[in-house]
This record gives sequence, C-alpha cells and structure tokens, in this order.
Amino acid sequence: KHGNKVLQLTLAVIKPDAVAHPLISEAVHEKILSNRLLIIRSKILNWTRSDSQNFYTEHSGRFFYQRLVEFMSSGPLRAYILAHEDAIKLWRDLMGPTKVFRARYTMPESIRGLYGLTDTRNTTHGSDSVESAKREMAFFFPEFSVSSWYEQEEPHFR
Ligand code: RTP
Ligand code: MG
Repeated sequence: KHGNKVLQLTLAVIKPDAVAHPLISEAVHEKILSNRLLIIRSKILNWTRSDSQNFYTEHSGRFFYQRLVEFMSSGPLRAYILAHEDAIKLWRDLMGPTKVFRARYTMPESIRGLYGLTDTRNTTHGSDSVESAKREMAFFFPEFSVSSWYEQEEPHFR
C-alpha cells in the first residue's frame, strides 16, 4: 500500500567489491526489499574505463579519482532504479557515510558500516539529488524515460 505518497526515483549501484561476493550483494538486495523500495529496473553490467571516467567527471580533480575510476571498471556492477517516497534520502541513509571508518563507528548497521572495505570500495553508490538521479538513471538506463514512467506507472501506486 502506497497511500497518496508521491514516489521519487533514485539510482542505486552495487559496486564491484560487493558484486564479487554473492552473500554481500544478496544482503544489499535484501535491504532494498525489506525497506520496501520498489525495484523499477535492474541490470548487471560492466563499465569500460571511459564509462567510469565519464560518470565521475565531477571528481576528476580529486586525489582518489584514478583509483575510483580503475575500481569501478574492475568488475561487474549491479544498477537499480528504485522508487519510494523520498527515495534519494532513504537510500543514502541506508548506505551510511562514504568514509568507511565513520560508517563503522557511527552507523554500524548501515550497508557501508557492515560491508564497506575502504573509502573507495564502499559497497554501494546512490544519487545525491534529484538532478544527479536523473543524469545517473539516463547513464545506466538510456532506454528508460522518467517522464513516461510517471505518466504510465506512478498513478497505479497511489
Ligand atoms: P558519490 O559522489 O559517488 O555520490 O559518493 P559520495 O557523495 O558518497 O562520496 P564522495 O565523497 O563524493 O566521493 C565520491 C566517490 O569517490 C569514492 N571515494 N574514494 N579516499 C578515497 O579513496 C575515496 N574517497 C571517496 C567514494 O567511494 C565515492 O563513491
Ligand atoms: Mg558526492
């Protein structure tokens, strides 16, 4: 039951460190289901180095950029379009802090608190705003139209 709540869409990604470990990616998938996030699209894919560079251009000046780009193109990713009221914030709250030591100590039950290995190999990604969610959904699911989804599907959830 979804009441009259408006569903927001976000992009979530299980990063290569977690996809490589079936029990961890399964646990992340379970977190999605148990928090009643609706899975609208899901796929497993591999990034080239240039996909990785393009996705993370906003971080291109940062000291961790090379390592992030290499890591994100090092193995399969699992991407999801998720829907929920306030999905962007809900998913980021479930992930916990980016920095693994902060995640461990301040949110030990969060996804990164439980499974994060390092600040780069931190299990999951989540869009941080409505604008980045739009861009990132288009990046992973170019065939998906946000506006037609709202027109055709969202009313059925009300
Ligand atoms: P994002 O930008 O990807 O949504 O992630 P975020 O807000 O949680 O984290 P941010 O600080 O913006 O970092 C962007 C990505 O770079 C990786 N990272 N690696 N010291 C490191 O090796 C390091 N620091 C950050 C993070 O895993 C994050 O995906
Ligand atoms: Mg960020």
